[in-house]
Amino acid sequence: AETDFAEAVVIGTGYGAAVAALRLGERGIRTTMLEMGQLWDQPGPDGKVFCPMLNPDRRAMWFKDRTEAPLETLLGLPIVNRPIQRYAGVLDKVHFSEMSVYLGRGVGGGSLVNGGMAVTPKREYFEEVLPEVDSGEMYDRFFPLANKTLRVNTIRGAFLESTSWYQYARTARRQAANAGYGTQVIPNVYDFAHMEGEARGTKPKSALAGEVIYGNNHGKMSLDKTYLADALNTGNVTIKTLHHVKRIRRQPDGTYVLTVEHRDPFGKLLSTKEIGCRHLFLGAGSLGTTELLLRARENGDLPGLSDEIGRGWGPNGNVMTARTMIGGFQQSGMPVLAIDAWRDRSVFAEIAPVPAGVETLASLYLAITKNPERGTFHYDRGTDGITLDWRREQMEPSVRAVRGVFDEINRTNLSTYRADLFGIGKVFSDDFTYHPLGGCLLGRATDAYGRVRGQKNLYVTDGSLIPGSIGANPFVTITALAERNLSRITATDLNH
Ligand code: FAE
Repeated sequence: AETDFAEAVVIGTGYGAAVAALRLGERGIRTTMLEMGQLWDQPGPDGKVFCPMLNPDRRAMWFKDRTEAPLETLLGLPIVNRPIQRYAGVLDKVHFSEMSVYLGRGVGGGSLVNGGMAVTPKREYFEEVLPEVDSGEMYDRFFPLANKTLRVNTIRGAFLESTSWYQYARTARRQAANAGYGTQVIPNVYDFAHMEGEARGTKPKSALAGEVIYGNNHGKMSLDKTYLADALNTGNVTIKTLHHVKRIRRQPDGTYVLTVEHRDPFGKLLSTKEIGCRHLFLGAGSLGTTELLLRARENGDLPGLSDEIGRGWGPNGNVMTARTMIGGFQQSGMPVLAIDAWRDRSVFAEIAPVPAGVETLASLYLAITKNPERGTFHYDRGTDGITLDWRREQMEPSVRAVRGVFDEINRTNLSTYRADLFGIGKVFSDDFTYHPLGGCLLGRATDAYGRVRGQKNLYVTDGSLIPGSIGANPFVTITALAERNLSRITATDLNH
């Protein structure tokens, strides 16, 4: 069969990938994006693109027999999850031996399923984590550019302070203040003008219908509506969906050839293709990019790859916990407040909803903590996949820090931990993350701009560049760092 050839290929369609495609397309470079998931723009039999949160179907998850929502039980009963048909749904949960990772699958990657919280990290922590990056340039130019292009906006104060939909957040804020902790308003890519329309009854409900982890049918400015729409508008970018890249080889002439499986949404193999390119951008996320490079290194497809690939992974210190509180039966799916205990306790805890449509007497938190522990990915020849060397105990510094903050909040408010949400008797979730970071670290596995060491015209552009921790929700950082790297790469490597 003929090999298709593109000047540039971008693997994945998440944040880093979307930045690469837009900036390449703007430069007039013909670019093909390869995405293993689906394009989410067609309504299903119920007239909606995404399935409902409380009544999920096959659209919810990536080839699972049962949904795997982060809250396993409610009031101790396993009623949250249910059997579904195996299908190319939007949310994946990848299981390693002692850590699981939630991921988005589809055009837009994590932007399809995430909480939309758009946080620029604290500058001093950014400088600590990525000392080789010029922070002046990041905070003056690339963070503002990322926020603008992502269409980040902030809830109107009067709406936050009055609507029943954020009673849970206001109560949690007051109870945190009772224990001496301050909170911050968190910007989001969900369109708050749309949300106010939902509350008034003039716009179709999405955030106010509890939608988030299985996709938002309205309101959310996911990447398909921002960066990827802009990229397609250049006329130079095409996206191929349900195209899963399996192998990357370098040819003697220095170009790359990808082996790609094209499947239908039920997993049936339609064809195996070879796609060639001169410039290859890896935007398959921390797990996807690291897996592709480890496989290539161990099979000799890309001679000269460094030993650094696979190292420096971390879960951004993610720990969830919940405590007793009257939150109200109406809870917006989009979080807008976070407890900021970073300076004293290295904990930044977003106040998350429990959008169950009933009073659950639970206040839920996703804490981001500073955890120095790191894991390593290895290639496993038997499964042709990767394993993650990460032990449960490595979460202990994070759990200890979160316990410090929430013991105090419970003590001052006479509340207690909820032990019925993460499996019976479990008060802290220490075994899954939403924020996988690292595996191909900037300045180690790559140079200071994401060029893979030992290769020419091969770039990493996603969350695998960031060394395991960023102290805030990561997508704004991933986007801004990709903008910085692409600005250099398009000016120097592609200037012909
Ligand atoms: P990502 O967005 O994961 O995109 C990678 C893409 O590559 C995906 O579309 C994959 O399907 C595709 N792919 C992977 N392997 C292959 C392959 N071999 N061939 C073809 N395609 C492939 O990467 N972050 C925040 O900042 N704020 C939040 O509120 C927030 N909430 C979250 C909630 C949930 C439930 C989840 C899962 C994540 C959340 N995150 C949040 C994390 C955020 O979505 C994540 O850091 C970024 O999506 C990572 O961006 P990347 O570009 O690294």
